[in-house]
Order: sequence, then C-alpha cells, then structure tokens
Amino acid sequence: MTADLRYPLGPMPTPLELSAQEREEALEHLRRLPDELRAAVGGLSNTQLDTRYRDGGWTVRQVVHHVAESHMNAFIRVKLALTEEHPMIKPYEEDLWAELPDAQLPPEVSLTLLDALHARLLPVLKGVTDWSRPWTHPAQGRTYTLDSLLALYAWHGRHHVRHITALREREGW
Ligand code: NI
Repeated sequence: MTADLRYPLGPMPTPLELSAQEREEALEHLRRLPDELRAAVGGLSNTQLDTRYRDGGWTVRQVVHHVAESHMNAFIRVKLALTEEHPMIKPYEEDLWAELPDAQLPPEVSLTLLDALHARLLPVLKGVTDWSRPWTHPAQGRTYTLDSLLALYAWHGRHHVRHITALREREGW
C-alpha cells in the first residue's frame, strides 16, 4: 500500500534507448508538465498544501518545489552531457533540499520557475542529435545516456503530479 502511494506510476525507468516515437512522447510530457502541475494544486488551501501526500512523505507544497529543483538539475545535466565528454554529474540530497526554507514558499514561485525552465529545457532537448551522449552518476557508478535522462524526467514529472492528484481523489478535494 505504501509502495503504491509512493510509486503510483510504477518505478523509475532504468537506462534504455528510446524509439523516435517514445522520445516525442517524452518531450510532450515535459512540455505539458508545468501546466499539469499548476492544475494539480489549483484551488488548494494552505492547509491542504501542507498535507503529506502519504504518511512520512513530502507535503504537496514540498512536492511542487522538489519538481522544480529536480528539473533544474536535469537542465544542468543535459547541458553538461551536450557540451562535455562523458561528464560526471553532481548528485544532491533531495530530502535535505526539501527541508530548506524555500520549500515553504507559495507553490506559484516554483510553478513560475518551471514555466521558464521548461521553456528553455524543451528547445535544448529538441535540438539533440545524439541521444547516446553519456554522463556518469558518481554515487551509483553507472553511466547513462541522454535517452535515459529524457525517460527519467518525463516519468518524474508525471510521478509527482500523480502524488498530488491521487491525494486529492482520496481526500475528495
Ligand atoms: Ni522526485
């Protein structure tokens, strides 16, 4: 039950190579994400925004800010992979980031940030000609490609939107 609430769309995708159609679909998910996240929190009160989407999980407010900072990291990783040979990316402690004071700001701050961020991320991704360009995650010691990054973040946005919409369905909000 807890696992289902945490992974409503199933686990994060593992490294893989996408077809042209799968890339188009992933890009479309990323294009729509800012609007979908804004719609997911639309009309929620501060009390609702400060409700955890599951026991022990983040609040709705923390989820929104997390998506923005996760996708900021995605943007940096894409640009590193496109401009350096086999870069080592920098992991970060997402649970600790979510405890810093900016995670208490109104969601609109990160929704506006995501609008601008995806407006820049999408053209960069649409310009990719070699989806096999690699990057390495030092903690995992594994090498990934731009394809796996695209699949990961297309899943990631929908995964967190679903946390919020599933909570609203359960609570009747
Ligand atoms: Ni996440």
